[in-house]
Amino acid sequence: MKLNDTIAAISTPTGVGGIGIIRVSGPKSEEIGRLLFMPRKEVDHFKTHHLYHGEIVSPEKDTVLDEALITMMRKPHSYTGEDTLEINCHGGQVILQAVLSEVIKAGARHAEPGEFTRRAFLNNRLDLSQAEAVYDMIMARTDRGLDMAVGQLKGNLSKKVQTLRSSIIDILALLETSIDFSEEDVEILPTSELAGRIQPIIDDLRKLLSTYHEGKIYRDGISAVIAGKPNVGKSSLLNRLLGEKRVIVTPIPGTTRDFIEEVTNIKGVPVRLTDTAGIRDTENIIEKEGVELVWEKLSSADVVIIILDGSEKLAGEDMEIIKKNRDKNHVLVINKSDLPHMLNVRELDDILPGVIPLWISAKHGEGIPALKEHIHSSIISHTDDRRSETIITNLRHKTALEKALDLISKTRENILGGISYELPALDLRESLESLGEIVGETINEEVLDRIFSTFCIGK
Ligand SMILES: Nc1nc2c(ncn2[C@@H]2O[C@H](COP(=O)(O)OP(=O)(O)OP(=O)(O)O)[C@@H](O)[C@H]2O)c(=O)[nH]1
Ligand SMILES: [Mg+2]
Repeated sequence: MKLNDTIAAISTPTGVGGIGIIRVSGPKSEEIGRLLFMPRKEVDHFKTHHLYHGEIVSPEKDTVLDEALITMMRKPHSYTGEDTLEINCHGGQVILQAVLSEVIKAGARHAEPGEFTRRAFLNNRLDLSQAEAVYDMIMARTDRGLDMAVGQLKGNLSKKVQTLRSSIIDILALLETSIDFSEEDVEILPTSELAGRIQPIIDDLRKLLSTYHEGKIYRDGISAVIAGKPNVGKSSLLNRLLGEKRVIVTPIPGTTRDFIEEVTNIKGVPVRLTDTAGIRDTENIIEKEGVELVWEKLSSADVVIIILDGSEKLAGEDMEIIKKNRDKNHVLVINKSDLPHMLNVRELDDILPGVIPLWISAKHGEGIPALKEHIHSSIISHTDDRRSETIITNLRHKTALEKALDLISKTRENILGGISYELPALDLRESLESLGEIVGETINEEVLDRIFSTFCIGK
């Protein structure tokens, strides 16, 4: 990857908008600005971080492409750490493409996906976990997901990793001093005390790793599938949870034939909700096929929302659905609580002993906040608020932390086992490298390519 050339891209999303921004980064930024921008008032020198009003023109100054505002941000005080020019044009794709093409002709090249952020990383404006947080912020689907990404961008994880690394370096120093003095029979620190000093690092790593399950859920979301016999109100429930009339609801059993999937926010968790065809024994070939697909879909759900009709007696199909899903993570609801209660809850006790079903009305909204609580607590088991803690959300970080934990646990055992310190010292060095991968201190080009290629162009 070259760092000494100038890159450019449209940084705002494709489509039409009030404004569109072209970002240019690299040594030629100012020259490009001078060539293509005609300020309203004569300007000798573009001050850094100042907004100038004028026109974007062709280099021959004979065609006006757009009226624009530009900003020069001089290195190192810019996002990338390089001289950066931002051109605020009007937000039409034709305008933006025309201006970008002049910028390219003037000496920039098209930026690759994530290249601005990659440069920010390479110029030490961000470490790697912070660069990854930029991506997570853009992709966040709930406020909670955004909170976590902002925390990571602010350096929560980086600080934690650096603290762990410095504790490991302290231990490593002790081991190495002991190795140096081993001939002289001087014991720097008793092994039990050394092991004791390693234990808090192990505890910290374990604690950090234990946040991954939750972090991943808030970042990537979960799938919840609504299942029940025909006409119980599955589609009505989907609509209610989404807060909009997304699916057709009718009194005719068998209304829904296909899956309908939508993402909604349940207490900060992005939940991909699936409405399904009603499950029943049928000879109708189309419906039969639909029911088969529902069983398949249910097998991969993170949560199954089993829904019964409270205005009717419990049916054979209800029993079958409960039996086939009771060992999965599920939430049981009885719908149509606004109608006379005909379902005998005691009958449920035989197949789901001790169950306290949740009565709801998908049509009128009763019990829906409680259902959201149930769905949330079925996936995030504990109630303690982790908002103030550092949470890991990224598989790459998890893998690096696990490797470090493994190596450090091994170090502790080997030290207690009386092994000479050379091997534990090697393991500790490797654990440092592993932790260094999280912040990008020890990382290869290939991994960087993989990380930044998922970014969008212009970021
Ligand atoms: N009174 C009352 N009626 C409801 C409630 N929820 C759904 N209904 C009615 O029940 C009927 C079926 O609702 P749907 O949401 O289409 O049921 P479904 O389970 O999706 O049905 P299929 O797609 O045919 O399997 C409609 O007439 C709804 O208006 C409720 O809470 N109370
Ligand atoms: Mg339906």
